[in-house]
Amino acid sequence: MNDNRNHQEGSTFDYPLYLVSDERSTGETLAHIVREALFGGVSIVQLRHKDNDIRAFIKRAETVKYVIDQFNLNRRVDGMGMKTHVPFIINDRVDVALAVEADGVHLGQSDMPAVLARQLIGEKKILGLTVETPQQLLEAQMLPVDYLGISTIFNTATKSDTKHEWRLEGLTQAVKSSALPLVAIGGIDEGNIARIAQTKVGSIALVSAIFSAQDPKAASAQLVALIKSETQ
Ligand code: TZP
Ligand code: MG
Repeated sequence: MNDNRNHQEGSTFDYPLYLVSDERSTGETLAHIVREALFGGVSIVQLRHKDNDIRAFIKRAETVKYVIDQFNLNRRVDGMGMKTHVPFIINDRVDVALAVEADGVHLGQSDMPAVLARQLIGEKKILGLTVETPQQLLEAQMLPVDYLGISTIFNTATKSDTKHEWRLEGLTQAVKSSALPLVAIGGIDEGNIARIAQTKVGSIALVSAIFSAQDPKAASAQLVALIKSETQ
């Protein structure tokens, strides 16, 4: 059986700006930044948690879920008159995603294998997987995932345990060779996002360009505009 979901009808991944949370951000600050970023136009949100305190992870997940649910209740209407839904993704942990009824899970190479995660979360939820090398990108093509995260595009202070810097050339090759939708992550900000968008990668993920911004709503809106200017 061909498990590659991109071969299935309607399995597109149309989320141009992907907000990934800063692991240092908690409580009201986390809620505030996610809310502002949603109003600024981010299309999907992933929650990351730094330690094995699963209760704290669940608490943070419930906080973010509440903010996103409130936003989605008053969903924006896009240019085509369609209502948009911002999905909520949990990093690493299938159990936490199921516990808080998130929209999906993002796995790393040492998390649960994608095939098992898909069995647990079902067909409808979003499943993402990070690939850190061209070899992993190739091997992941037949997995039952909705997208692959290409990490890391540029070395970044936000995450130090990265293996390979894809840079623009590597990302361009990856976009050409992958049948699955790709999400570019690592060292992307308002200064280079236009060049990332020019590679035609479907989605761009970032942490500090929004979490460290003075005005996360304005920063998000600017990043969305920069992507749009290259893709329309
Ligand atoms: N995975 C690969 S790089 C990264 C993650 C979560 C961090 C990206 O952070 P920033 O601040 O957008 O460079
Ligand atoms: Mg991980």
